[in-house]
Amino acid sequence: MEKTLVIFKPSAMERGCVGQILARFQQKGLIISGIKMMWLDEAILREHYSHLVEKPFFPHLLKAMMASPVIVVCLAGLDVVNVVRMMTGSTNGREAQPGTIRGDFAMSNQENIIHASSTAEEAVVEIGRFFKPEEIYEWKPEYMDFIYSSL
Ligand code: IDP
Repeated sequence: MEKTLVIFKPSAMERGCVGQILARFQQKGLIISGIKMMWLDEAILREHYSHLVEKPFFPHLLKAMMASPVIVVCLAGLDVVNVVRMMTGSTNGREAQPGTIRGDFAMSNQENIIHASSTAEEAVVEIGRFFKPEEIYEWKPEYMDFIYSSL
């Protein structure tokens, strides 16, 4: 099954809403394939946000992403990359639709609670960036066949 990467950013850690958001993903029918806590450093962030290093806000983004440890999660499911992006909402919390994670928890462009991979190709690279192969578990709960029945 397809996999994606979610990072609970320092804004989620500070606000204590990790559990609520993880519950949304589980309630939707996505599987946790990997989960761990880590403190990001500048090297990994420069790689992860390489498309943004020239932006004027990049130093602020670096500082914000290193303000506390984060929780990285690998989620699995059918079309999971797209499903999680839809659940995440637009980058700017003020423009994100109500009902999305950013729409419900964020009021900022920078402090927007979670990162979610944009494409399936990007997800493969990002999972490899944050997890060792042995930290990803290939499994599915018994109820999955029911949740995904008839696709
Ligand atoms: P995404 O997280 O929705 O995929 P990206 O454009 O890849 O959006 O930006 C990565 C992260 O950089 C955002 O989630 C946000 O934290 C931060 N960011 C993006 N644009 C801005 C901005 O204009 N000001 C401050 N932070 C920004």
